[in-house]
Amino acid sequence: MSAPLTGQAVTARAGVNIALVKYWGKAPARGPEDLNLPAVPSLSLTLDGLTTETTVRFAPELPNDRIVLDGRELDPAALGRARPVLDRVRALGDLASPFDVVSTNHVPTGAGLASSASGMAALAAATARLAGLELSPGQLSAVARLGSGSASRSIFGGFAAWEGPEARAVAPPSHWDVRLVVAVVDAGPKDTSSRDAMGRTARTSPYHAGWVSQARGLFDEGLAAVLARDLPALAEVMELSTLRMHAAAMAARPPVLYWRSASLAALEALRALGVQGLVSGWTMDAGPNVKALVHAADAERVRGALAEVAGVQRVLVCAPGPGVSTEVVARDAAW
Ligand code: 2P0
Repeated sequence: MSAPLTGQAVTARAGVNIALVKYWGKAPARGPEDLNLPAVPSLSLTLDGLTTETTVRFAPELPNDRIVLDGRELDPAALGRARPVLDRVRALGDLASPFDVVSTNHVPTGAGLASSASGMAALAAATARLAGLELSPGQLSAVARLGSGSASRSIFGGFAAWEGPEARAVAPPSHWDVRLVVAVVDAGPKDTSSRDAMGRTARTSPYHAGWVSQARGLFDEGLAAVLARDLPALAEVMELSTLRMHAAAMAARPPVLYWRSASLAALEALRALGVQGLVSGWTMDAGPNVKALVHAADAERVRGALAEVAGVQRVLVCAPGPGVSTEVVARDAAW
């Protein structure tokens, strides 16, 4: 551990990640350090160009932590989600000062991509460096997880796996020349948050136990497919993981149904390309958008096909991206 950077600020950048094998459900928590422990292992790809940039400084003059996100100060409820990250960094650094945080999401407006993973990863990295903590990537991942489970994976570039307190790197961005093509069906706020939906699924869905019991097998298959760069095998695993996750959620009470007719239409377009021999694996998260993993050489063709689907508002093409990074900046850099 080195000295806290009291006279400076730190800026961190972290990318959005998309799960190829899904996290959905939490393990029981016995204490504050158990927050957002996963019930199932997951596997992800961190994306290039879709990032959160977060700058933080100590603010002993403030009565409490302050986070300004995209120009607006977070209300107490939203701040409460980040508090476990901030409190953990303070505890590790034996510090008391509030943090003053300015954060910007560089995700195209209306992309419909969740930024809590990149946001909590950037917050953990920026505050930990400011506090003088010298954490390994795994330790940093465990701190980011306290804010949002999926944030544990955004510490790492390329492909990451998460199956316990912290995530780990599986393969760097250069491992595989693939693209994630995102068909945006609806960019608005979701009806039910991921956190609420996965909690309700665990409490009320008769299929939750089945979801948990099959997860390890799919994860192992997905990991092997990524390491072997086997897109047909990974595609099968991605689709099964998505359908099983959504099946469990749809069977909750009240049901959680994120699909729209345009989601199905996008899948039909991918299927038509598949008949022509184009390999793609698709996935969907806690929303109606469809994301297709394809070889880089096929990305433009897939983009074109998805853009023509009725109800698809826009299409993004994303390459594998780097893990979180930090730099020390002037104390007034973001203020
Ligand atoms: C994932 N999702 O693996 C899954 C698939 C959405 C669908 O992780 O409660 O914001 O903060 O741990 O990480 C989104 O949920 O939930 C998510 P919390 P999180 O990417």
